[in-house]
Amino acid sequence: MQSRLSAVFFFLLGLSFCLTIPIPLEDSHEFTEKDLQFAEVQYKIIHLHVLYIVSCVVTTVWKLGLLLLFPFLAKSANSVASKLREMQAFFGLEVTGKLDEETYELMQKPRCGVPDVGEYNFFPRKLKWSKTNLTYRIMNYTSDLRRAEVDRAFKKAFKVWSDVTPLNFTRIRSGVADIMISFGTKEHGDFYPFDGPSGLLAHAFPPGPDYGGDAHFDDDEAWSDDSRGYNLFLVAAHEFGHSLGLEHSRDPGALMFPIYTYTGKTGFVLPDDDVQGIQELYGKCTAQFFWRLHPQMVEAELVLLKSFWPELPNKIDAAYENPIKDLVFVFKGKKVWALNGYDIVEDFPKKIYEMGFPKEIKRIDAAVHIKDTGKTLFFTGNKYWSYDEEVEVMEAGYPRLIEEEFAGIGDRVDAVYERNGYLYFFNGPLQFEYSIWSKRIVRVLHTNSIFWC
Ligand SMILES: [Ca+2]
Ligand SMILES: [Ca+2]
Ligand SMILES: [Zn+2]
Ligand SMILES: [Zn+2]
Repeated sequence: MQSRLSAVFFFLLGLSFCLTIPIPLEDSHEFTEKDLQFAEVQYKIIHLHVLYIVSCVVTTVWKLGLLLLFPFLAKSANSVASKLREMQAFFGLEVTGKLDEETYELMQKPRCGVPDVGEYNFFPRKLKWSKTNLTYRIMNYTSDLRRAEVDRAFKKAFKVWSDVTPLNFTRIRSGVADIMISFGTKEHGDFYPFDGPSGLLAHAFPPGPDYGGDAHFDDDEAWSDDSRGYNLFLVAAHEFGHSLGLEHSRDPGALMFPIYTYTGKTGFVLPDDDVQGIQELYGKCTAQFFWRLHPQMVEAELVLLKSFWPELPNKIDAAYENPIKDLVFVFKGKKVWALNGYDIVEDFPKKIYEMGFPKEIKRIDAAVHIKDTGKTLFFTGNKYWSYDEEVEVMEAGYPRLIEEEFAGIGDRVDAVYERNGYLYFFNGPLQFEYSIWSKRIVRVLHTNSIFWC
């Protein structure tokens, strides 16, 4: 701009030089010296006026240009500074808005390509999937690992999230999945190019149609299943957090912290910050509801249960979990439902007499599965049955009287659950801790003293 202005200036200077050449003096004898002087003065005045107007126009245009440009220049300078400030605040650095050494160092660290702040403002807050059964598809592979290792890393990464939420992930091998996973380098089809080795490692899109939920991994990185290069499982677990709607965390110990840190070979445990975050979006895992089943809780639990299984009855009589089959059985009246994750298993509900109960049994009071024996105990009235889960038949020699086998707990059971070799029976306001191994009551508690975990 400066050089263009000086060009204009020199052009005008040249023009003025040309214009000051004296007027041709042909027939000058007709003019007096005075006339000529007057004409020259007038001419100079006109010329100066022209010069002045031209220069005025030029400066106005120049000033106007600056005026128009200024907001953009100021804005871009401001936005760089404010981005730096946001970043410094996010990482807990001194907020200067300037690219100091510490900030520069941080920017060089290997990290996730999803912006830390502000970017999702285009979308409504708290993006999440409106369903709990999600599909994923692995579109291509990195040559750094064997295919089975890549498959395992992604499966394990999804499990991190499904372990603490009602979410289920199913892999599909063709068609469009909710979460499409691919490896790519540099520009890879979404206008968010990768950058060669290190720097950006991967990125993922928040829940939504098309690109929504998709996760991309920079194949210029050396991916590994240990501490070398970048651990694919760890990066994938982080990215899938974004696929599910999580943003970056400021907690350096969180999985959703934007900078890559290798957390060691021993079993990965999802940090609390991330557990809180994902459960805020999707709620807790069902298994946790069932551990807690007891008479006073049933109502509250059901509100939650119903939101996942609208087909379920409003009140249930009993429920138990079979971890081997990975099914939850829910009883209401003469019917039983089997739930697999968040789906009701086909052919259910069934009639309870199909399990071997006599037809006159109208309802089950309580049920508990005992892992060590593979048996499930059903309590109804003052009797109980034992069901062999492996062969799916009621055991011979039942029903028996509750009072006889579990002396001291009374002649009925409202609810029961098993934990660490103990059965916890609820009968009215009392809770009995019964040792399966020693076959006796070891403690009697009031039901309000139950510890939830
Ligand atoms: Ca998608
Ligand atoms: Ca990279
Ligand atoms: Zn990220
Ligand atoms: Zn991408």
